[in-house]
Amino acid sequence: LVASVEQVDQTYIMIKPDGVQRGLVGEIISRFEKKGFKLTGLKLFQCPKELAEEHYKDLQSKPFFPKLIEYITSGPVVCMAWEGIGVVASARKLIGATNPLEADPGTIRGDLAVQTGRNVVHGSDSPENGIREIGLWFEDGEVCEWTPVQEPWLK
Ligand code: RTP
Repeated sequence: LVASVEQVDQTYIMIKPDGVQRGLVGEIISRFEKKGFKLTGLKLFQCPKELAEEHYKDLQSKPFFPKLIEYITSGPVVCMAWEGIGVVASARKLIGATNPLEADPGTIRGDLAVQTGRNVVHGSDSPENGIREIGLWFEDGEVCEWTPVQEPWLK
C-alpha cells in the first residue's frame, strides 16, 4: 500500500472494545488529530453481530472468525471517519502491524497492545474499503463535511 501524494481519501477507523474498556479513546483520537487529519464522523456504538460479520466478511473462512466477532461485539466500539491526503495508508502506519508484538514502538499497537486478538484499533486497508466501511458503519447524515476555519475561534 503506497501513500498517494495529493489524493484526499477517507478512512474508517474503529477503536475496538478493548480500547474503550482500557480508557484509550482520547489517546487514540489524539494521534490522528495531531497527525493533521480531519475528523468527519464519530460515535460510540454497540455493534450488532450481523454488522461485525459483514465488516469482516473477507475473514469468514478463518479459524479465528467466531472469536473475532465475539470480540468486536463484546462491548461498545468508537466508530470514526477521517479524511486527508493519503489518510488510508498513513493511518495504517500510525496503527502499526496486526500483531502488536511486531508493531513498531511509536505506533498505536506498538505502544498500547500485546495480543493480535486484542489489538485495540481497526483501520481500512484501501481507499475503496474506506468508503465502503464508512457507508457500512454510519447512517446518512452522521458524517459531517466541514472546512477548518482560518480565523481564531475567540476574538
Ligand atoms: P483490522 O482489519 O482490524 O484493522 O486488522 P488488520 O487489517 O491489521 O488485520 P486482518 O488480517 O484484517 O485481521 C482483522 C482482525 O482480526 C483479528 N485477528 N486475529 N490469528 C488471529 O487470532 C487473528 N488474526 C487476525 C485481529 O483483531 C485483526 O485486527
